Amino acid sequence: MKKKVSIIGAGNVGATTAQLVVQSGIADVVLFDVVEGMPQGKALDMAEACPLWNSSSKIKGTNSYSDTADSDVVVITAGLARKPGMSRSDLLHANAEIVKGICHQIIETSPHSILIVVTNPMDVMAQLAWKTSAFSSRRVMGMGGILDAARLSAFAAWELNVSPEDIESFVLGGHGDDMVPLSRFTTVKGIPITEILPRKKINSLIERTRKGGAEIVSLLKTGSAYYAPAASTFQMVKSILLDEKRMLPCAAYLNGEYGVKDLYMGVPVILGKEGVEKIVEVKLTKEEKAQFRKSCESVRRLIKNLGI
Ligand code: TXD
Repeated sequence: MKKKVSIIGAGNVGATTAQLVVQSGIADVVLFDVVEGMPQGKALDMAEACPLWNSSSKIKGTNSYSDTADSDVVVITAGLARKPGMSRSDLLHANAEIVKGICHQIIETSPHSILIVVTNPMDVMAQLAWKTSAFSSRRVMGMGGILDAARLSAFAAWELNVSPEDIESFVLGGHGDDMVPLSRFTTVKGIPITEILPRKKINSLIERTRKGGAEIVSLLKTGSAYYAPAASTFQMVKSILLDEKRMLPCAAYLNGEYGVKDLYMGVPVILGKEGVEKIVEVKLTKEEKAQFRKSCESVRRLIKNLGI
């Protein structure tokens, strides 16, 4: 029997993630949304593409949590997305209610699942999902750093005129404007970009990465990015289901690591069948530490505002 992935929220990110999982053939997918007919329609469309994708994965669209029962992985993408001029934190209270409600359902229907939280403001929503579910922190994580790193890799690749796959980027911290892209660990086939690009240029790539989400929101006008976010989420799903043990930047629960306690933050982790199997610590410079602390404070402020 294939593994089962439920995706809660069949909007742009949810449906595109579903597509990637189904196309890969690594799991069956249940696509859930509160809107009637929409997840069923998208799922049927994808199911009809399976012969063309050479995929034996099954996909079902639904408005009923009973269909999500006994999922191995649950991806939460439900909620409001940003509109032009909105920050990720503007979504705080509305999305918190949505995420809480979903977690109450999931603990009943899929008590052994691993939760990947995508909904913004993501670090806070991951902390909320962990608290609400009472799952082990290994089994609750958020997607943000992979996307931020992919954006930095894309921008660096265009600048250097090399293939994006040859760039490895490293981003720490919350998935917000205070994220901490680390240029000394961002490399082209192992060569740090600090060796081959002027500081000024690197700073502009970092700035564009920090504002990468807003750049797309301002172009789309009616929603936020979803192709790269879905590709990032898929990487996490795959590493867990196939027990790949990839080292990926994810929002994970810190309990002393990086000098931070009781907070979800973006850090490199090893993702495998148990979920977050290890948090990888790297030594930061004084300046990087200060930036990381600032990012932690931004997330803590939102957590306090929510009262969790
Ligand atoms: O890096 C990241 N973490 C992110 C996060 C990258 C991109 C998008 N990011 C956030 O994900 C974004 O700010 C939103 O909070 C979520 C979902 O973004 P998406 O672009 O997929 O939004 P859509 O297209 O509006 O889809 C949201 C769906 C929509 O179909 C709603 O009907 C549904 O969520 N929805 C619900 N589904 C289930 N249950 C409930 N309660 C519910 N409420 C709304």
